[in-house]
Amino acid sequence: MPDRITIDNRLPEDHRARSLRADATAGLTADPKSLPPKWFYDAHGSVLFDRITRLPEYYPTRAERMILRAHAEEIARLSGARTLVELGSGSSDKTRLLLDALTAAGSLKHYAPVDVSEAALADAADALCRDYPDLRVAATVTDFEADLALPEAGGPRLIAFLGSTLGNFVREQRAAFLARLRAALTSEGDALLLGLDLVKDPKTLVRAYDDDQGVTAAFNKNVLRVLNRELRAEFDLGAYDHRAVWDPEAEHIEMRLRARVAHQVKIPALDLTVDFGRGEDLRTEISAKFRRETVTEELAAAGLELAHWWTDPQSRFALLLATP
Ligand code: AVJ
Repeated sequence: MPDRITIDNRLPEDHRARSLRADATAGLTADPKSLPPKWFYDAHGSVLFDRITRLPEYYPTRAERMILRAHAEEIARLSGARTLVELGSGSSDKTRLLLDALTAAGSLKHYAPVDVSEAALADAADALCRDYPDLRVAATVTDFEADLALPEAGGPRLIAFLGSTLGNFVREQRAAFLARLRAALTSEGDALLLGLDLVKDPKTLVRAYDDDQGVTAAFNKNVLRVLNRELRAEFDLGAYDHRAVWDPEAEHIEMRLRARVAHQVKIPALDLTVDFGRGEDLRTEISAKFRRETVTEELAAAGLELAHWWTDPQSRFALLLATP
């Protein structure tokens, strides 16, 4: 590991096992049943997600990349950031557009990715160090939902939260999360760069979560595979249908797994047997879609001001800069 990389692992050894057990117990004994989307992303799930981002139906990743390509220079100039923090950085691939622009602008010194996966952070840090010889990478392994882990020094900081991951939170969770983000923007010039998928015709939205090749269906069912492996659960992946449903009131997509027939699933590690009725849904993800007016209000309620708003030419996706 080059000495320009530090990795601070803030998660206790048994964090993953404990939180998976807690989430599965709570979600599978609730009515309606649900599981949080973060459990999709084991090694296999991350490969499937990567394939999703290249599907013809899944436009968000391409749309966001288009916006970054078109406006990274402007974003770099506006932010003047010395530190780029990235929440949920994963493979840090779109990040390069920002790193290139911030490097060219001459302000950047540190890249501080935050992710739950130490393996993903280590790989990304290595690759970035090779390509950006003057960059220091200070990675933090943590769950940013519980701990934002912003580095103290190195302001002004640009906090990037891309990919519409904020959409995995329902409105109340978003309010709490944005308020915590706002409270963390303590250095002069700190700003938030947020990528959000926008409300559009329901057909386009549903297709993005129910592709012809069935990659999203496999991704959705992968959460059952994770429970089978890590909790010795006995889910039969063939017993469920993948569903993507648009909720016009909440303006979010829900991914669900629908039980084809009534059955029981044993989960020995939880000492639990789960009853599914015929046609019963297990909700595995919500993906909220946004509008400029309501985003402006949600930011304002958290003490943040919408300073800039960019979209792709078809207005499918937005990138915004917000400041205290
Ligand atoms: C990474 C959470 C933004 O909600 O679009 C893609 C995940 N789920 N297809 C999204 C996802 C199904 C994605 N986020």
